[in-house]
Amino acid sequence: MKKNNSKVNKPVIKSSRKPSTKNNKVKDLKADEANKSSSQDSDLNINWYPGHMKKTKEQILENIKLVDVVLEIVDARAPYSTSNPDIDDMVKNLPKVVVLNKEDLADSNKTQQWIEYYKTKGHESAMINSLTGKGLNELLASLNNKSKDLYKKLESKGRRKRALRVMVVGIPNVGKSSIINRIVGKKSAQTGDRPGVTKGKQWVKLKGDLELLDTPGVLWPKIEDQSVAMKLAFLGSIKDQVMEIEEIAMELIKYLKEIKPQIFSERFELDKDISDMEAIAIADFIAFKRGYILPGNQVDYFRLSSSLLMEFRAGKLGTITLETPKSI
Ligand SMILES: Nc1nc2c(ncn2[C@@H]2O[C@H](COP(=O)(O)OP(=O)(O)OP(=O)(O)O)[C@@H](O)[C@H]2O)c(=O)[nH]1
Ligand SMILES: [Mg+2]
Repeated sequence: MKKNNSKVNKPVIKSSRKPSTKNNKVKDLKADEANKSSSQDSDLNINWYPGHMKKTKEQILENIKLVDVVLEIVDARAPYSTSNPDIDDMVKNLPKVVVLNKEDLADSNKTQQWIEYYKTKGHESAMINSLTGKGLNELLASLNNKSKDLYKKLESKGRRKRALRVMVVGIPNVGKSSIINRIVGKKSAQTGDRPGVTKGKQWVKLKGDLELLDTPGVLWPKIEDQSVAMKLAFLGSIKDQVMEIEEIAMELIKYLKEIKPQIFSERFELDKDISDMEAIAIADFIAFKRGYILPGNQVDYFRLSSSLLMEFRAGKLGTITLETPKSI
């Protein structure tokens, strides 16, 4: 289950140019190269694995000694691709609970398959919707049990009772801060619909049994599997500025065509048989239908791509899960 290969996204200037129909949608570019600006992209701030992620990783490593439990938050729509393989190396022997967040945006049958999968692997997992709190009680019950274990341990050593310390980790934009706010019951941590909202670590103390540590999202330095990188791009865990969003949107159309073809008639009112249509042709149809047209009768691919990705991320295209335990 290690993520390997070595391709990531090549940044370009945002435009309304026609996306290429070639297969190499995610261009060859090493992560460390992506941190530099080439002369061609000199006015862009390219932020694949920026310094603050390296710093966060160091902070997580420092704090791991202080915590009792790690909650790894993943996106229920792609639990494998949104799990950072570095985290297991960092966590070592600490108990870890995988939290499949945004369950409201995922296909519930597939979420169940993931929960079963973690069970068979002997990992603890929970699914939650941190906007409504669905699933939260189960998660809290599990943390409570861990608190009790901690008390027993401390008591047996003749030490004073203290709160269970929980570190919340995960890649950008999966909902770490939202979960903390939900547990705390008020807005203690800042949230936002883009990656990189939480900037530094932040302890949130609850009365009684729990102390939570929010951390900024960390990706891993090289996203090696192209399909993993693409899913992260679909879900908004990679800043849009470092991608060719037109290419990402074309890939999303291909995905949707495969896993939910009815969406094109239901949402985009395409009254054609799309089975033999190329993604770009479908994109053109949607753009014309919606009036995303520039002077000169040119399709506004940038507008189309932004809308499509935004709608997908917000769940406007329905509940869609991008991977199952069998497909990884
Ligand atoms: N639909 C839905 N949206 C959610 C859920 N949890 C979080 N969100 C949204 O996802 C976005 C990201 O949430 P954050 O809590 O800021 O994510 P984060 O992991 O702390 O992000 P960084 O600090 O940037 O790494 C926000 O727009 C949230 O409102 C959920 O369960 N369902
Ligand atoms: Mg955050």
